Amino acid sequence: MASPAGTATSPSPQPSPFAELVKGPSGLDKVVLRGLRNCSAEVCLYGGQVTSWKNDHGEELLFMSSKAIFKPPKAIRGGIPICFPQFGAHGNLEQHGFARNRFWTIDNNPPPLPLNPAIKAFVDLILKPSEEDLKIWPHSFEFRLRIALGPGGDLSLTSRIRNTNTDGRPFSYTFAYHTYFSVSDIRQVVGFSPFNLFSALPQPCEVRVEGLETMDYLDNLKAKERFTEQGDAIVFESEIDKVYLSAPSKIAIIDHEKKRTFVLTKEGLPDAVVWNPWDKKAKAMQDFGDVEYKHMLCVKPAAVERPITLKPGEEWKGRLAISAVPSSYCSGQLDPLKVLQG
Ligand code: TA6
Repeated sequence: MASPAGTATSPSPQPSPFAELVKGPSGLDKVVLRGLRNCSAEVCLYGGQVTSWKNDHGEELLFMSSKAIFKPPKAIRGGIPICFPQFGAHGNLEQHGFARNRFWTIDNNPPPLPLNPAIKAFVDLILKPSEEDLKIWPHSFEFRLRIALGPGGDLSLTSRIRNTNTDGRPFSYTFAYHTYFSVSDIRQVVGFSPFNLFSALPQPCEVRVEGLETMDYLDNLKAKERFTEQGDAIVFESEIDKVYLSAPSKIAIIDHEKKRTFVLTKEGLPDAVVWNPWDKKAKAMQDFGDVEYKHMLCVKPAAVERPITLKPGEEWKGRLAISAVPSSYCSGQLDPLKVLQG
């Protein structure tokens, strides 16, 4: 089904009940995707960036800084920024490339991309380099991005990047879906469960990541030195900035307080970056609240260790699907409430 909304520059067709192009409070165009019940997602054409994803209770699942700047050329601090054609800061490109700092348009006639017929709420975007972009990254490309909201409220992003160079030159790039998840409190909480009065053992932490145990990673806080992660789920007590290499296709973020688990499924994206700035870095960022680090966690499916190389005419596809499921498990430990009710 072609994208139901119009391009940012052309009059939009009749809005569909599932996808509508509107003007956001910041004055930026955005597409609102409406799923069943109160599920929704919003995609800002500036940056091609998902800026909101809500569950069927209308709860916001992604983190957006209260100090985010919705004004080009600054990248919006939250949601799912697209990092292309580079992840990180090297060479003459700005950090994380320029795709998140450009205006995307709606692609009303994308090349066919199989879609579950149950999915009605989706939009196809496209980005091509401007003359200015070609001066800083001299490669022609077509970057097509489909954002879809499934009937169960799951969110998926599918990127298709094609080398359209006419001079026969290949190009290489790194990539990440810089996903900001909203969490109750990132800090490891060690307490004693009122449900288990006889236990002197510390109870499960508030937020943990499962699926990256024992994986090798590059630590951005230690000159990108390579280490191996320990064997337990990851918990958080200080700044973290790690690129996990050849990570599994499924990663879980368990928020014990909210009884919610985010399940990430990635394709074409071998690595996963985990980032929380913690207190010092939070204070140093003008578009991030001093204590907002407590309520966010970035887990970014990515291709970082080995850049992707495309010959002219070749196309790469990278997909991220995220679901938010009620969870009463934390590393296999049953939720005390459930046990008590059992
Ligand atoms: O996780 C990698 C990283 O580069 C961090 O070092 C931090 O800078 C984060 O991404 C956010 O980058 P940004 O350019 O969006 O401020």
